[in-house]
Amino acid sequence: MALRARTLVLREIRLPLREPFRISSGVVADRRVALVTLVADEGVRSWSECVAAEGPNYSPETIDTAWMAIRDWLAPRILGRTFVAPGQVRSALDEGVRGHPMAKAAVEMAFWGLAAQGQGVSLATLIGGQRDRVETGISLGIEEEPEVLVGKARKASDLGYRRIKLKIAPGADLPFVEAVRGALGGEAPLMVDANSAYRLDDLDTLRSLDRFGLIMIEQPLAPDDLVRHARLQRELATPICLDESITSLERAEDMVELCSGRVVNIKPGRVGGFATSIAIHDFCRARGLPVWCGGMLETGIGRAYNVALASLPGFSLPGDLSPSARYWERDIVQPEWTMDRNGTVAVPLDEPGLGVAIDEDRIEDLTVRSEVLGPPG
Ligand code: OSB
Ligand code: MG
Repeated sequence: MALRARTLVLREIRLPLREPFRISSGVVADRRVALVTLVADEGVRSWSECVAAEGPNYSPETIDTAWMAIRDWLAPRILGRTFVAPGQVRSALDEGVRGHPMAKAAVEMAFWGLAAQGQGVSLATLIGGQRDRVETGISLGIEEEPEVLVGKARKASDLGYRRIKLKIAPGADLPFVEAVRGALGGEAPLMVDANSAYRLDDLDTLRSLDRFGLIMIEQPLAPDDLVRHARLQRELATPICLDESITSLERAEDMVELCSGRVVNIKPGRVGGFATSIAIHDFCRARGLPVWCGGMLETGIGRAYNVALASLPGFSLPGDLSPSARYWERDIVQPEWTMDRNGTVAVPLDEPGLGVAIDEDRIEDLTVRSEVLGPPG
């Protein structure tokens, strides 16, 4: 099946999180999610999700900029065009369009979903995924009091999560980490994520984190600051993991060359899709650098892509791949994503495509706007 779409449907749904999620730069309670549906010539439909948030606090993109980018620039570059393989889509999206990786990723990943369906294989199989289960970590948002965070960390530990990540920010760091470390014990796999909330001036605080034996500290400094991350890494025993900074394969190469960190968080939305995600995975694997799959509070659709990606052999650390029930009262896929007592999520290796059915009726109920886009001209 040649990869060709004649229609792209853009939809926005509203989905309330079960509990608000606070990171250093903002809080989200109700998610506004953009969904993409590619309709192929044969009537086959492929769904994907755009991970851009409502506001530009994690990245400059938002759901509204992504919507505009897909409608005005990206859809016209791919509709009616034939691709031999999904790996070719990104260069078409890049023609005369800089940036907008989350918008590009939503479109590009839908082609990977389409290719998997066309070949009758699972998305994981299509990309060379091998694991039939992926290890799951939880990301816990910033709380008012350490005791509240400790309660959530204990519960996560009881549920079987393979590692616990605490969001931190100046004013919500050392006492929180200390309390959780004390409650869970010295062996519990623990890490922190600062979402770029610190500066090199905060070196004392960041150095103090070393005593908690964290697996890693994620993105302490600014997204575009590989040089200062390298300086910081020289001062810290704890490995730095980069998230926001890694926007392309080249940035991962720079990170290695400059020694700006020792671990990479791969989020397909942040890097513009699966082709670049796989390229970063391959590069890090060849260099012996661990990678793991980050999350953006995805619905079950985006989660299908993340789970498939995390089945690649280089994803050697637990990902932010929580089950549906962590986020939603009810997901928009069937079956919902679940986690077993060992903190692993099954990869639907033997199901063609995403491996979950899209609950189109529910999506219809949740939709607040939609646009049907056809080939240009
Ligand atoms: O930095 O990893 C992050 C959520 C929104 C924006 C940024 C991040 C996150 C998470 C959530 O940590 C992880 C998840 O989806 O469970
Ligand atoms: Mg992060």
